[in-house]
Amino acid sequence: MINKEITENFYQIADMLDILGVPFKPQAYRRAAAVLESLSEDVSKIYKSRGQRGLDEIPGIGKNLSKKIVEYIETGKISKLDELRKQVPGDLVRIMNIKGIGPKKVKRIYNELKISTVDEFRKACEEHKIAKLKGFGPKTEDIIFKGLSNLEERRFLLGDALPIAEEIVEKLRAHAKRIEIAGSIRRRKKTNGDIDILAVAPPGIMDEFAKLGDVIVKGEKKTSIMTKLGIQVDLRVVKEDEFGSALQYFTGSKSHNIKLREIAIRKGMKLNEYGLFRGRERIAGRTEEEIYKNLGLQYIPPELRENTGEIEAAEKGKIPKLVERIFGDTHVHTKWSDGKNTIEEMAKKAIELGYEYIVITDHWALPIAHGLNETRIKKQIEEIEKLNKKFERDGFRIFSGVEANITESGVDVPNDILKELDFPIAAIHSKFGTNVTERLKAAIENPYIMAIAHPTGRIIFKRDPMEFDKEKIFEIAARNGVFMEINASPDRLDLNGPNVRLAKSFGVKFVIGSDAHSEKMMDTMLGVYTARRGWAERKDVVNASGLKDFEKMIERMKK
Ligand code: DGT
Ligand code: CA
Ligand code: CA
Repeated sequence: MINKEITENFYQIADMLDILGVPFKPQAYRRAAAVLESLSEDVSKIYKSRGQRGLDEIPGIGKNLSKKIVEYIETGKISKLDELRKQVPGDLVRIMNIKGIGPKKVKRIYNELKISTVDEFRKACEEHKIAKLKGFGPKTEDIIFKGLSNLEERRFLLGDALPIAEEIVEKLRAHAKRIEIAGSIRRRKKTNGDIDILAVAPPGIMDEFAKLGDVIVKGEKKTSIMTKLGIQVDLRVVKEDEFGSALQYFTGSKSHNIKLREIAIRKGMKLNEYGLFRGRERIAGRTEEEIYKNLGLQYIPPELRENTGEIEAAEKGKIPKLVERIFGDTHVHTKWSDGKNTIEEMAKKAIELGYEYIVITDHWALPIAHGLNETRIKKQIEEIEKLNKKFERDGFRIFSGVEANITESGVDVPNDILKELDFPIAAIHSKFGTNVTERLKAAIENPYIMAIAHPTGRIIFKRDPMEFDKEKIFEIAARNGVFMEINASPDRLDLNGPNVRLAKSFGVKFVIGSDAHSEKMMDTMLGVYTARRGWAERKDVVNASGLKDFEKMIERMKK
């Protein structure tokens, strides 16, 4: 986790240097941050075993930056960042990260209007002072104003919050009789406002917990801390016979809880965080299972608790048996395009994760991603064949594929190449607002494309989903037997839960792909949770079955 902290610090330094107008250095920090992000080994471990030299040897990390890493490992901070904080006032870094703004604009507003906090920026928008600045106009002002309201509530990607929450729970486990993550993280929502943890434990647990961050409030029943990454963590300690009802309550969602409480009242009971009661008598509280049971409901998995029909389904005993794992990863990048690892390294990682296969889907043509061409993909296929001989005895297989671009004139990989590949997929990577429905339709109707990757193109916090006729596309995909991807990259999660559910209603089948550009990115498989949030069962997800089934499916599709 220290890699992540240093990464965050480096990005902040880069942003501040940008605002100060320092050339080149910001890129060096960002490059180093990206390297650290994809590193599978903890830098403090590397430092411990091989000293600063070990860090210098990491590609992309120069002497100057390895020094900063050492400083962070030894002192928990980087003095350069503290220095910069004195030079770059207020909330400028947060404001510059509003999409469509950037360092140059922020710097000009700061210089010309002498303002630096979110409040001052908001006031300047309301008084239309920003629109009046030369080269700004009402449109930029509007972007800033809307961006500011989103800043109010800082949220974190599940991909960041979940590992932190799990690490904290692991550190506290020895001090607790029961301990569990609650809140939106337990529901596996794409973003989270904070980390909620619930425990049955002796009072000493609060002291242990307080060591893990800066204390905001400390009490016997509830303590809150702020972690280094700026995410708040609440730990609540409850009585053992209230643990189930508290877990149910603090898992939410709020609207799920409200509906549940209404059911309790209708049945002459009362439900709150302390238990389920009939008059004075406590009927349930120790476990969540007994709460749902005594309300006359089937158990509802946390991912479904959004009050979107799950309670009605539970009343009728119609909660689906949700998909639990995948047996292969259908979207993996390697050094052949913009990935960090070789095919063999990615395959070994997959074996470590218990998978039976992976599909190599490097980019085609995209110059920024060092995309493949006809000569190189033929060589890649040869390498895959060689490796497969090696992996055969492990019962593991590498499938060939490609991530084609869906341009305005269709899929950009020639059919006679697609034909040679086991599992080619296609995605839109540009012109997100142009003829999207028609382009997706053309890709689905291409006889060789097996799946559409990240179908809506959204990037959480950064890019809105594309607008297209979803019903039509899902219907065509189901009819053509083309799969919709549930892209598991933490900033994509695309299709998302509601879209999976909609697509499923048209009979669409899914593949879950990590879109990993390094072995490390294969670790947290959020795609399975997203599938669950879309009510998907094992039969809906093609790679939720083993290698044999995947091979049979490809054979069938090839006919
Ligand atoms: P977040 O943190 O914004 O990602 O979302 P949650 O769902 O984790 O919300 P949070 O942390 O404010 O509260 C955790 C859970 O506690 C929430 O999902 C449901 C429950 N809860 C909190 N406040 C209320 C409330 O006023 N009424 C009800 N029924 N439940 C609440
Ligand atoms: Ca929460
Ligand atoms: Ca909370």
